[in-house]
Amino acid sequence: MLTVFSPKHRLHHGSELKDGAVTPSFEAPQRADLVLARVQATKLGEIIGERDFERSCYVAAHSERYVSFLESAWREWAETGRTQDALPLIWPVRNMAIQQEPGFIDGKLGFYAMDAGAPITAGTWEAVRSSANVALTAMDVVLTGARSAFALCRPPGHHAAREYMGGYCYLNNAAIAAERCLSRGAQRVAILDVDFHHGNGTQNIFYDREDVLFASIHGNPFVSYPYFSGYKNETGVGAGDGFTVNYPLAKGTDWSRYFEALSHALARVIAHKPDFVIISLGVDTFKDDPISHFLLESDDFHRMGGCIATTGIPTLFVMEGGYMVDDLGVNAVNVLQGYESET
Ligand code: Q9C
Ligand code: ZN
Repeated sequence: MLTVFSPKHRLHHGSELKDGAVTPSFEAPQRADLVLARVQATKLGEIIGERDFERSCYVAAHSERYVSFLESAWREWAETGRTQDALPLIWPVRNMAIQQEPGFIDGKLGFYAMDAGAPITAGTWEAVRSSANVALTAMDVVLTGARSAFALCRPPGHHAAREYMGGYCYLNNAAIAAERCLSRGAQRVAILDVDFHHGNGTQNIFYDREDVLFASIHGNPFVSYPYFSGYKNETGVGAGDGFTVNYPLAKGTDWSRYFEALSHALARVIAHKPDFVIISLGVDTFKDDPISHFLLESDDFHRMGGCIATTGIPTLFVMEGGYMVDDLGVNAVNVLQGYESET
């Protein structure tokens, strides 16, 4: 399987709030470098760099004003004389003016963020853009006939919605890749999100759409981030009703219970008859992940890849989360090797 990777991901390294204190983010540069090292060590396949894509490819999944915000946020923040990471400190909530973009950067940060987990730093936009370009480049490899490809994206994307960032995510790489398929003639796409956290951003982008199926297996939002999205009764709206499928699972979920949900999700994916499948590949379902609560073992990721291969549909894997860095490379590449062993 071919891998697409950009060293530009290293331009983004931010902080987050943990237990009330500002600390270096779990979503750190070594993550992508460790996965790349494992891709190389296992000789998974060729590794290529990303191509550049038009801004309109990002706007296909996001609003124009949100992309403009991402482009200029660091400059606007730095112009106020501040040198630390830009983090929001206020959010529009129920019954506030949530449609009007504020004119000052501090207001814009809250307007375009769901949490304080997506810091903007000097290199963030370059890295974010490269990550989306990695996904688009890998998608084009599959669009031109490969049965699969691996987009080694960083930063991740699945928490990024049409008009907000959060949870380490800025541009939604999987959604941008899905829009690419459709613009290149695909009729239907399925996105299966196996990251521990609900892919609220991807759900948001395609919630009213029948051409893009979104299925997600994740920690129950009643007790797990992102808390406000990912319940079973969220099934889509309008024409999109029935095209969002959520599988919230309890803390402590192991492979046997995970496998049940995965089998259901894959059956739904196949029933959609998609031209392409996109896997939002988070491996923070691992038993030792520092911010998650599932119990998958390294071998289970190999099994997961084998299950995904049973669709027989051309598949793009897009890297999302996974924070136990000691095992991250093995776990992520195990999915890809499990997939290859069944194709
Ligand atoms: N103490 C992804 O995996 N913080 N994002 C949770 C836990 C946000 C995860 C706080 C987690 C976001 C792509
Ligand atoms: Zn996650």
